[in-house]
Amino acid sequence: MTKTYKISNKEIVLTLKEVLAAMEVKNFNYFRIRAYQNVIPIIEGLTTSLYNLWENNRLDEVPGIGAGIKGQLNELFTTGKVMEFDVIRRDLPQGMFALIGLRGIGAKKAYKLATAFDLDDREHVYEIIKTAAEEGKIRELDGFGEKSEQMVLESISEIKKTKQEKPRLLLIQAEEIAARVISYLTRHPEIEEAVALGSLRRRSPTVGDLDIAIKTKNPEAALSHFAKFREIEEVLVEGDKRVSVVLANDIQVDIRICEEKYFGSMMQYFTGSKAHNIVLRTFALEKGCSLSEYGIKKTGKLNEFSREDDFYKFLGLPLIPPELRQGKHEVELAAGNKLPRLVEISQVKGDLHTHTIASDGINTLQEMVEAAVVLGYEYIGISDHAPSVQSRGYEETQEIIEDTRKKIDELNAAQDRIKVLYGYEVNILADAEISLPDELLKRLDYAIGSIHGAFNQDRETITKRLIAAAENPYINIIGHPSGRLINEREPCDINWRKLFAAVNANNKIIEINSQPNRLDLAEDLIPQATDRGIKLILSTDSHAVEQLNLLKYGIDTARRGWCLPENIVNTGSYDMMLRALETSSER
Ligand code: DGT
Ligand code: CA
Ligand code: CA
Ligand code: ZN
Repeated sequence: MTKTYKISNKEIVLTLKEVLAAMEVKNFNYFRIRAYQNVIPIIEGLTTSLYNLWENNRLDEVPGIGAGIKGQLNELFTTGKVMEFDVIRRDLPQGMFALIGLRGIGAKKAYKLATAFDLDDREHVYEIIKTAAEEGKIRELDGFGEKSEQMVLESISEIKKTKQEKPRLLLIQAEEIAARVISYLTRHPEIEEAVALGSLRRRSPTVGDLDIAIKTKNPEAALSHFAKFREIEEVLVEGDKRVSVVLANDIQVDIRICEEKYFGSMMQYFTGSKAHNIVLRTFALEKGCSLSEYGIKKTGKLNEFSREDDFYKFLGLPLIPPELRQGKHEVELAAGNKLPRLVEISQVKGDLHTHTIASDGINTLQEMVEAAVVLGYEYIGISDHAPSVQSRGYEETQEIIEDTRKKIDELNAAQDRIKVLYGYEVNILADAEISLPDELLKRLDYAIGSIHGAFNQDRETITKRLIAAAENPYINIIGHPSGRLINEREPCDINWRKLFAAVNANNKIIEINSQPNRLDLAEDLIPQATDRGIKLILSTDSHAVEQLNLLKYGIDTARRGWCLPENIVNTGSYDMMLRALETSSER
């Protein structure tokens, strides 16, 4: 295997921003600059890693990635750098690159500052500039004044507060905080409505900050009510229609206030994503419309929308589900009335990944089954971690399995409210062996193969390991395939193309694990699986009855991965599920 360089979208965006700034300083041709200006928000809005797309030869699918940038990405991933980028950035004081992105500082001002204060490298740039501002040296520079000196000072202190790489919140955590803010806000009689927008509404796996829109006839009263929210630690921005604060838990909340007649437009604008809004704006421009949070301007007249669906309707579009607002093909598809009918939670008929006290769960088999009945499921699969042949010996393990088999058969015979399936989650061990021998795997209704250790194996080894599971005749499902724990553990370094090929060849099912810190298979890989015809299964990996409700996070992930109900095996009836299990194993 030739070496490639796995460079994140975030790093690519940072590099492109630097290249763009250097081009501006060097007065490059307008069209070349425009090309970079356009591509940056597109990459920022991607939910898929460019590296992964490139590896799968799918860069063409990203609208806005032209031949030029495609070639550069190719060079980047094969050599680790882009010669042209280095040439463009050469002969400039490198400290300027640490300054771009600060509020009020564009490329040319960054260049001026870097030149004036000899910022030849990126070290200590903020300290030097801060001192210069405090000593009143910036206002003396050509093109700066007292005001911009003050702004430089403020933006440097802001960057320290907001950009110090805070981990992003899990969606479930963001929901909890948003619920507290919203319940506080709506307590006020003059606040008619308060809704969480931004990445939370788009159901992104992680959320950077909370964006909340307030509908009121009395913005002043709404603002002064919010100002008294007990969790506010610091006010960052305070205007008459917007305010940004940081809460005691270090989470930023951006509030926008508007009257009812603008509320639909505000929802559209503030839900984003930025990439979606850019694509929508371009689409609207072609129809002679310009968009803003106040409405749609056409032939000089502003059309206002209290409802978001009317906003889209004015543009000739159906309401685009927030999960699809990714700046991919959603606007184009909406225009042709070809939006996918995404999978919905009500279509899920059962859950096959659950644990009980027989392994590391906290509820009994009966309790888990009862909870599944309450959810209205047709079937529930119990998939404890399999008893270990290594520690118990073959015979004892066999006994446990025969006992459990009997217990579950009896449970099924004793009631007809729900069908119970007997499975195990088995370990795909470091040497690619499966933790339960085939003769015992055969006695189950199904098996989920998962990696639970040796996550750091090299790409080839770990890919082979997963492929071995896909080739095992008695494993049906590959569980939480990447092994990632959001904010805790990186996904394993897997060659997905090869894994998907093996999964496909063996008719295996891939899990979308709904645990909010897993969401694995991840949304960016889902279309790559479904495009190949691979079936997925939504599961909760519940270790307690309440966790059966985590399914909604898996649904979010599936929807953000453009899944239709037919991509998901457990939207099927019990009979269909049995057939899917039959197809995916030789049992
Ligand atoms: P996050 O907070 O990083 O999880 O992601 P978002 O999508 O919530 O991003 P955020 O909070 O910066 O902005 C919220 C929405 O506001 C965004 O999705 C789209 C809308 N918006 C449109 N244009 C702009 C813009 O120029 N700047 C910002 N900050 N937001 C914009
Ligand atoms: Ca946000
Ligand atoms: Ca925000
Ligand atoms: Zn597991």
